[in-house]
Amino acid sequence: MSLFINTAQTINAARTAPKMIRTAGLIICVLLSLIVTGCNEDTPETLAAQQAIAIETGEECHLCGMIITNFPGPKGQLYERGQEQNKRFCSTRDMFAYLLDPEHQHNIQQAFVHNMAVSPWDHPDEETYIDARQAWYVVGSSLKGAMGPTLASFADQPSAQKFAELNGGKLYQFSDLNLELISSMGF
Ligand code: ZN
Ligand code: CU1
Repeated sequence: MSLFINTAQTINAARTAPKMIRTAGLIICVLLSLIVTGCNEDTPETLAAQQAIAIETGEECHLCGMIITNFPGPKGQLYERGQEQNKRFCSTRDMFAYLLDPEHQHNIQQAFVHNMAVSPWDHPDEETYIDARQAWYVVGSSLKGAMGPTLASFADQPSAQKFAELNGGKLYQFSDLNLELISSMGF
């Protein structure tokens, strides 16, 4: 008999223990998410800092005011310290003209460009943004962006190389780019 009770108690304990663990886990989750939310009162800023945001129809280039989605070629966006939203640009060219300006350069925390290896030139896909700092660029190709000659952006070197073989131009990495190069591109 006592053996039976013991067994029953053990079974009962075994049943309630996982439930307790689950409940405790749930409480911890709720507490943690409260803490995390508490830290992130500047949520739009934090979100923008971590990811590219799709550019919507009708949005204007931060530098030149042109309607971004009306033009072909890769676009860019930047997250600048203290801002609520990513700054959006009609072209990689305008993005770099802004980014490489010594007045802005130190404030820029994230930069994104379209990966043209997987995006059609005329209407780049808003799902294909990549980290601009890791990207490869082709300058001097025959394909035009919103402002004329532009920087074709790619996630990897072979794609950039292939593009340059087809359309002309020279390969650059992020650290090779400077204002002089951007302003020498012509219109
Ligand atoms: Zn522009
Ligand atoms: Cu423009």
